[in-house]
Amino acid sequence: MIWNEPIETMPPEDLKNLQSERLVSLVRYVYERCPLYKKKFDEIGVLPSDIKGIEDITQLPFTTKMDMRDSYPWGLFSRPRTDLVEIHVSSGTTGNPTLVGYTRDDIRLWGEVMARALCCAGAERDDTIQIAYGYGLFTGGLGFHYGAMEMGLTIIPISSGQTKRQIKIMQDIQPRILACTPSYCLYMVDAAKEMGIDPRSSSWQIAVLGAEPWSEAMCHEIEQAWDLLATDIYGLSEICGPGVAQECPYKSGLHLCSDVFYPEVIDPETGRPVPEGQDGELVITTLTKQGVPMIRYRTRDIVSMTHEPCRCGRTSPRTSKIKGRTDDMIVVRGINVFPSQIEHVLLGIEGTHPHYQIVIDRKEHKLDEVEIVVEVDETIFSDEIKRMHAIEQKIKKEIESVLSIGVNVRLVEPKTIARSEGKAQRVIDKRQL
Ligand code: DLL
Repeated sequence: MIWNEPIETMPPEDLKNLQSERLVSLVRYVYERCPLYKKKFDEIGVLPSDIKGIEDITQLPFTTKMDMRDSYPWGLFSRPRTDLVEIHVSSGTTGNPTLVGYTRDDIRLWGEVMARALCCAGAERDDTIQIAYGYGLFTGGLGFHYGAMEMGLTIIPISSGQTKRQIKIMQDIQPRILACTPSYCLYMVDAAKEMGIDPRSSSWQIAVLGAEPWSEAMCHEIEQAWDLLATDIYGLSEICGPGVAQECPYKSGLHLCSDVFYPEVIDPETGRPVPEGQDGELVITTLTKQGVPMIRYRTRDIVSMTHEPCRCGRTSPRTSKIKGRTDDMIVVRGINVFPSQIEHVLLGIEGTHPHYQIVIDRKEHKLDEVEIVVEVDETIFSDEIKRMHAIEQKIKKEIESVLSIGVNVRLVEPKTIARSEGKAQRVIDKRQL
């Protein structure tokens, strides 16, 4: 089922006209209402009247996380506080957190895009959904909640955590849809087994997983373990939360709601667009948001994009899975390393699991050292040293050939690495940089 058929299957020419109309009024709106945008436009000499259609978007300045942090808390808002009905805050790792606010219409829009996403994943109106994303300042729980309400699903707002209770509720109420982070979804496999339950007998048939990077191999592992269809959902607080893009069952990319979130893919170094199909940084303009509209927001997420038609009938552009971030790229001895590259290798090796951590340290001889800590099956772990050593060497060799740097590999017992009920922590950087 397609939630908003006229929009989601709109011919490309009509879509372009709609985007153009929306951009023209957006630019006037922020210029008049948000002093920070006015300043940024004035600095590069762009007037709202210069923007006549969507192709003029490249004349506009980028907005960055820095802009948000520097103008914290209210600097990027285009509406007074009294017009807001909800705010969310993302903690971030450095400096000020980022604050976003929604008007009543913004919440409606969020519900609309999330309803599109849930349908796109395969939800039907009479379904029940277990929402195991955190409710609160994180946008996961409430975003799914608004979309499921809009669709008329039956909601189990259990939030994250209390893993045994998650499994019990699933067994008692038999929801068909599960929403949580991919790492938590995998974590729950062990919990089910510990409770003597065969995960493949679960009622969940569709999982809507996101909020953190996960590879296709990890997706396969989740699908096998629970015997369900695992789909990828993307979003970020600055744009609205979950609901920016969603994978359909054909799994050839994530459908982006480009009538409201206009995407560009740029070279992060030069800021220029990259040709379709090439990797670059995803930049999004929110065409209809009121509270905190974003002009050319640099997400720092690396994707490629395609406008090729999809078998599901939606005409929206699709992004690849998120391939990494321009900023969680780790630079080790001058080489760029993405955690996803390591995950990919690990998942290709039998007996290892996507529970891993990358520990980087710089000891006295001042060279960065990388240790990959990987959980392996119980059988392998309790096996003879020789076999463990062989697996360690195999992982080491494969990672080294992908990254072109030396790494150490340490195999650990199942459940050694701390689990998260939300986003998993993959990188531990002990260097004092
Ligand atoms: O994570 C919103 C969300 C909630 C998305 C639930 C999907 C499901 P933030 O906390 O602001 O918002 O984090 C946004 O998380 O820029 C990406 O780097 C990463 N991210 C989100 N979804 C995916 C995904 C929510 N499907 C940041 N794959 C984004 C990879 C993702 N990374």
